[in-house]
Amino acid sequence: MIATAAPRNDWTLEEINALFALPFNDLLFQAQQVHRAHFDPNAVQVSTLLSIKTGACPEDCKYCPQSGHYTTQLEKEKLLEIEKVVEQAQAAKQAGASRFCMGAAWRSPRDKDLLVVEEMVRQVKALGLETCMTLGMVNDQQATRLAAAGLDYYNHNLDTSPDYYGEIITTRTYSDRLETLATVREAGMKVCSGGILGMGEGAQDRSALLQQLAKLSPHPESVPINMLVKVPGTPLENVEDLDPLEFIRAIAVARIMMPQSHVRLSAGREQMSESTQALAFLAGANSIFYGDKLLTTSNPQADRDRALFAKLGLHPETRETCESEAAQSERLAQQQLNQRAAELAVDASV
Ligand code: SAM
Ligand code: DTB
Ligand code: SF4
Repeated sequence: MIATAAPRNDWTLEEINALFALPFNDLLFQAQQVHRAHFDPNAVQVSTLLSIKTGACPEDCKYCPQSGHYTTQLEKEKLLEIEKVVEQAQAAKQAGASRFCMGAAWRSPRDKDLLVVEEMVRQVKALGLETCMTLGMVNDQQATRLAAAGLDYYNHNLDTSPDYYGEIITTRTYSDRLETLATVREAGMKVCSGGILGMGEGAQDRSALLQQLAKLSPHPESVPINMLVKVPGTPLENVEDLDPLEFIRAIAVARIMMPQSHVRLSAGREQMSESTQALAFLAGANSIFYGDKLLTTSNPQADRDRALFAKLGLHPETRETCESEAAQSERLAQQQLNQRAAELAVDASV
């Protein structure tokens, strides 16, 4: 396989299953080759999350502590005031985040909420941060308004395979999700979409989730791969753990299938060993959530992440170090020239 081949949207399940079935070392080697052909292998994009509206959600996602259908220890909170959000964004910037992601426990935003979140986007962006929001389903008009306010990314996850989806959520359909993703893309925002592993799905479901994500054209710029955080009170609280090595395989396959996307080692890091996280970076993950809280559950403390980065020789990706498309094509052209020169040298020596 050529590490620099153009991104594909037509991966078959057979091809994806064959990647999953590779010997672990071969899979990680291939993923690392693809990763190095497209990214600085030691740069990790750093985002910070904030829940801007917490709990009492009408949807019944079985993994989610914020669903109003389940009784969890969660403290519900109304839409935060703009100043509070900006304060948190400032702190995130100071701590080294380049993107600020705001999440709301809504099925979809109401128009009066939209006025407030538009202003949040403007003010957070004015701090020099990239902005991301995840507000549930959005229609054309709402997406256009968010894009006009300057929202860079919209996060909306497919969560799992089309087949397993009905076991996890009944209050909205897979096609609703695909429609929101198309609407976001159409409005000109960058797409962040991924899923959750460890929800009791089978290996085929993990392949089919990645197939659906890679069918999106262009691929989502950001692909969060979450390990389920099992929250007491949710229907999935006692589901069997997924083998961490299967999780790493999924990251490696995502990296190979969506070579130009940032693959985020997303929820679940608090419960993960440093070695598993290191393997995830080796498999091609190059984005994390940074800060001691995700939306409602905990994430590693910032100083632990700083220590992990130091141990692994990783550094936060800045907008300046995030390769521009022009720089990327220049580097790839140079790589091809080097490869050709090496081939000629071998020919000449025989
Ligand atoms: N309500 C909006 C929606 O669902 O589109 C946005 C917020 S929702 C909490 C964002 C994403 O968080 C979900 O799509 C899901 O992938 C992830 N998530 C929620 N609970 C999780 C959990 N317990 N473990 C891992 N990921 C989770
Ligand atoms: C994503 O894929 N994971 C983030 C973000 N997108 C919004 C959310 C993770 C939530 C984990 C459970 C919680 O903290 O409530
Ligand atoms: Fe609501 Fe989003 Fe949680 Fe589903 S994942 S229950 S839509 S907050």
